[in-house]
Amino acid sequence: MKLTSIEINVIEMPLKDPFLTHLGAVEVREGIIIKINNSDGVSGFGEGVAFSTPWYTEETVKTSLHMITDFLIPLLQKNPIDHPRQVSQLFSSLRRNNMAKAALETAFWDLYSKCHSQPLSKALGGTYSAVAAGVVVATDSTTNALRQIDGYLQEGYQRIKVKISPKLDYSLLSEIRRVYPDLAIMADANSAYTLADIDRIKALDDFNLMMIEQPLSHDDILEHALLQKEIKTPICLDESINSFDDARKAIEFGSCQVINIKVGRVGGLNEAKRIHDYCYEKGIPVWCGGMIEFGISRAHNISLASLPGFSIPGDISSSNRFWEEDIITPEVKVHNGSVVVPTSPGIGFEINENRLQEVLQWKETIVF
Ligand code: OSB
Ligand code: MG
Repeated sequence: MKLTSIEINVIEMPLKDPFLTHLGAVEVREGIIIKINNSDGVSGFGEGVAFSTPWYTEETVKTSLHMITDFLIPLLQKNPIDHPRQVSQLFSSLRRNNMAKAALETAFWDLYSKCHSQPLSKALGGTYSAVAAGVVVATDSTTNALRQIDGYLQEGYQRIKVKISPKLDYSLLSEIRRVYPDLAIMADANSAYTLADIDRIKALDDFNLMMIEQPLSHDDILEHALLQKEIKTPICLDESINSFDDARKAIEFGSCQVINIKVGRVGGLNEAKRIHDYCYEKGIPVWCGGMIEFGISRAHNISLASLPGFSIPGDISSSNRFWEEDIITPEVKVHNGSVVVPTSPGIGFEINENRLQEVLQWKETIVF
């Protein structure tokens, strides 16, 4: 896969509605779109999913750009790549910065599968031809949540994830459960609780939730194991799982019964697939987490979620969940509660050049 250049595009788009968690609001999304070009004129796309500020992980758009231009691309210039697996090996000599690594690594997967005239889902070992769609409700009032859920259910989403915190948890979930007795609901706390809140968390066992995601600290594995012994609701870990070894340890300790796999958080598709394969073997269900992403990352997620262990609907939503107009064509669309897995080579979506130019803030091309 002899590269001739790498294009780094920084884009910015307003969300249709603010995305609210106890950690703050996301109203405008910056993102990094990577295009790698090879000597046969074939291109692969990747997306950097770090946010503008370090509220979800320690990375930001600026730290990602620093890592990509000053460390990761120089490694790629010195080391030719035949298979995307070698990219994660190469990058493992640098600590963490997983979203920066994934922005490049995922572009190699797209390029590799295009060069082999294979859909990305096949290159990864995917088996599903469509993936179940789920959506996230992130708002600060029960009224807004109920209104949004009603709209999403009309669009066909198969499960709803609701953001919770000690400020709004029991009353919100009890109202949702009252209106929708059979709805598949999960709750995501983004580390809003500590073990001192154990009675609050225990009370949520009343609602037959599919799971509670990341109730305790972002870097904790031990206390989640203690909590899981005390509550019926399965714990799912998100922020705490940054690598294959994190996933293995969390499962061995009993810190969770489910894992949310995010490609960016774990440093790329190779690591995501390793976590999937391990969980599949151990009978631990996984699902694909979202990052309020643009179409390129959305496309990578769809192919990843076609692997057989993704047995729970993920944060797989239409482009129009967040965006007036996405940067890919066609846009991602939910039909009858699912998204069809593309069968054309690579990620199976083209870049929408006009839209990319409209939202472009900054661009650099590095020639090999
Ligand atoms: O905790 O899962 C999370 C979005 C940004 C950062 C963290 C999280 C989320 C979501 C997914 O909840 C939203 C989506 O993209 O569908
Ligand atoms: Mg989460």
